[in-house]
Amino acid sequence: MAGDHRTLREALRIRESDITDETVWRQRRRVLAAFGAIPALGLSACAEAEAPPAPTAPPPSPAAVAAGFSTDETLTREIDATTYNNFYEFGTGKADPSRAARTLRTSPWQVEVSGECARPGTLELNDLLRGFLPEERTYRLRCVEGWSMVIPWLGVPLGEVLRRFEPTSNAKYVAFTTLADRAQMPGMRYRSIDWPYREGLRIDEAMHPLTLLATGVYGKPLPQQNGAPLRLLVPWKYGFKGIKSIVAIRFVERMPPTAWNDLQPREYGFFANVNPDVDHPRWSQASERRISGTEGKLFANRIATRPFNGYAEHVASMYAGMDLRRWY
Ligand SMILES: Nc1nc2c(c(=O)[nH]1)N[C@H]1C(S)=C(S)[C@@H](COP(=O)(O)O)O[C@H]1N2
Ligand SMILES: [Mo]
Repeated sequence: MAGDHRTLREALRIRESDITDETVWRQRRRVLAAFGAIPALGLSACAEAEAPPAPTAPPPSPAAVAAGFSTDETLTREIDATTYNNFYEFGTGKADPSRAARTLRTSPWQVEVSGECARPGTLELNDLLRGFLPEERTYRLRCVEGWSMVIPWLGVPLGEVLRRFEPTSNAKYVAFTTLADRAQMPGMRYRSIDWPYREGLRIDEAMHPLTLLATGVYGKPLPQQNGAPLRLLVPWKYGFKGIKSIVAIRFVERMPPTAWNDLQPREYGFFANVNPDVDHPRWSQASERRISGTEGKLFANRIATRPFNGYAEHVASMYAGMDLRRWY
């Protein structure tokens, strides 16, 4: 895995003009193709396996770290981030999604954008993302359950995508919906969440430059278990805000209902900003198990949880005047 690890770091950190390694180039090209930026190529797994090992990755740029767009914390291994998942449509076990979501059909994929905007429409994924180049964002992901990861995503700032639809002044919130297809999603037969999975953001949160619509991870297109082909990431909030496999985005005037808040309003708030001072009713949120490292097994360190998951300097001002103890 050590070799793989270097390759993926290289894939994410190197500048386009510096790319010489085949694997890196092919991976990036696949991701670009997923954005409609360039045509997809037929690539064999063989060609990738034969690629020479990549040199050690350069560290993330200080500017990217300062902006919150990257971090120099140890990355979670790709194998852990893609086999330890929450995606209840495919079961409630951590290993269920990586097994059961393989059959999720992610192409063709349409996203309906509607509500308080001048240009609503239902778009093919390629059209939704046309003209955008994927950006690399290495974010901390803090699950409300008390574990965390550091994951290198590829995606587009949500706000830039939303602006094209020209939201009106009535667009105070944005509501998101996951695909709900019982034929493809075996976990939907269980009575847990009131399907479809739904999430929402206030409009300023949706427009914040840290808020990402991800289509890739570790230099590759998103695997199904991580929310292919399109998922949300709001790194200063608990992971459940990061809704997967999005099929609908709606601009709305009122705070929209959300899946976890509907299920347990006392345990899961709408804002759900990471806050070590506000415990979940059933457990402490003061610390977290960081799943990262290259030990060759799932390796977890207990570390202190930070306010807004370490993104306070970038986002705390949005909540000035709000009671943060209440809006967990
Ligand atoms: N549609 C949908 N989105 C979802 C979930 C889910 O069950 N269904 N789980 C959420 C939770 S609780 C977390 S922690 C993250 C996990 O993302 P990951 O598996 O890519 O790490 O996805 C979030 N998005
Ligand atoms: Mo979570």
